[in-house]
Amino acid sequence: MDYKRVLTMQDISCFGQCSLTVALPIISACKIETTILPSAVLSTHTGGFSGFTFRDLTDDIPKIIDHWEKEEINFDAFYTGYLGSLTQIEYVKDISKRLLKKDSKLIVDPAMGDNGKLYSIFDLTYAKEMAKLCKTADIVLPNVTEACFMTGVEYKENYDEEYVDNLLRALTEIGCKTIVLTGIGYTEDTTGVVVYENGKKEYYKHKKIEKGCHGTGDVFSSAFVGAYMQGKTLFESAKISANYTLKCIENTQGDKSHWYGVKFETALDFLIDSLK
Ligand code: PXL
Repeated sequence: MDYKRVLTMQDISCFGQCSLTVALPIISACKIETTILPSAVLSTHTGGFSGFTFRDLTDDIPKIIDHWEKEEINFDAFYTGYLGSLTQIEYVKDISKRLLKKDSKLIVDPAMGDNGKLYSIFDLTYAKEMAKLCKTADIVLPNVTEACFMTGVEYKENYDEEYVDNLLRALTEIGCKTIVLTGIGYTEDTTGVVVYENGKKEYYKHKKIEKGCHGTGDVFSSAFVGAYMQGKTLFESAKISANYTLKCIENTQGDKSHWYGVKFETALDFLIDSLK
């Protein structure tokens, strides 16, 4: 197997099992060299904790990019998640130009909201800038909330296939190319992922366990990047990462004290087996 190197840029939530603290172990478990670029350091994530610290690392990023460029460090893919500021969206574009190898992929998880709402530090301006970034990406990984904020389509909790087709159309109209739309379910006890590329739509459906577990978007996206960089097809990668995410939720449910994330470590062997 070809040895690949991925750069991932997102925050470090020191406690809470999301963003870089799940991306690094999951992508590494997929046998991909993983370089991290922290967008911010928080004491915890923002979903359910109050009084968290937030150190914005925007000012450090240009210096890090300059150094990597000087050292001729470059990447086969660049995967972005939760970013700390509008300026960082611009830096993502700069990094894509300066540090990616030929034919490498920019994979953007807009990571800015869920359940119809933006996460606390983001606003509509951020959503619009994120939409522009998604236009430059090879693959985007939004959930329904993020897709709605980027396109202006009204958010709905319950919907049919026509609504999803309309959302895909709206995403392509703002310039998205390959779309992996997560958390799509047409019945109460199912959810899944829609993969859209070159006018072709595929759907992977699986059982839904609990409503909105924190950090599962990051777990899904990280496993997707790992599987995809291992050479799996787009649809296989979506399926493998959806099954892994489901397993992580199953391994966490029932433990009320673990409300802040999923026990993704306990299913890494399952992920590794599904990549064989
Ligand atoms: O999982 C997305 C995420 C990432 N990083 C931070 C967050 C969240 C979601 O709330 O707060 C800091």
